[in-house]
Amino acid sequence: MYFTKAIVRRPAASCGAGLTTAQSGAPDYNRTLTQFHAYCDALRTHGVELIELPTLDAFPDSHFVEDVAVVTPEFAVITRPGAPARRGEIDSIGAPLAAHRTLLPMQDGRLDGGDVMLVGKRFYIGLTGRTDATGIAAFEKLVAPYGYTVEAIPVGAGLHLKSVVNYLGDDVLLVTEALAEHPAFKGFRLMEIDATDEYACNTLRINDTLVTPAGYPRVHEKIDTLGVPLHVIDTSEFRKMDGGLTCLSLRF
Ligand code: CIR
Repeated sequence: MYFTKAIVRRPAASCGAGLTTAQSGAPDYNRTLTQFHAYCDALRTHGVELIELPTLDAFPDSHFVEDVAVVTPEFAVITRPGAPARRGEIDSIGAPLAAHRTLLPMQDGRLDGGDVMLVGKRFYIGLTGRTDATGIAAFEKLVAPYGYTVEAIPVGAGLHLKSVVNYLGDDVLLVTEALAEHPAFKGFRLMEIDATDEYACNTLRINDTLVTPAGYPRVHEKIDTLGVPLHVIDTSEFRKMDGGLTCLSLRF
């Protein structure tokens, strides 16, 4: 899909109070903002016009906008985030999206956008600590009338499905060992990465470029063989809060 727009939200000063399993210390706020601006610049450079939403101090994870909605060419599903502390973030995503898409609010279950990978008209949705079977069924009911299909993928380790598999375009999936054998991914060209490089699995295809986290030379070397230019950016402060590249924007 060619993206022309993306919604981002400026990180709040409270961002260090968000949810995390990383145990790598608190993020530095100034560095968080610097990295956020570099991310925004990367998206703009590759042809995306940004809609920047203001900070939400009461929601320290709210700059991870990917989790609160799933946008397709026809509609935007407003999710029911799996972490209770993040549920209230949905109240401020409907209005900016309503200007661009028909809104389909989920009514049941739990689902994070980070668990949703779209390839063509097929959604692969991670069954994780954040997304349950009820949420996937509720999501499927909303998207089926538009001709989309849904496949649930149980994810053993990792926060979200897109922590361990991402679609890079041209039938290529970047995937960790744990999911490489999954039958759902049989028809793809798989690019497998080591468990130690798992964080870099969250590489983001933006139009004709792959935006990928700094510090993973083995992954860079591998994806460089695709012949798609790489744009490497530092995400150290987001990583401290279990965040990566896809989670920082809603692209459409
Ligand atoms: C959380 O635990 O919800 C946030 N600290 C990180 C969310 C990252 N979201 C994503 O990768 N889609």
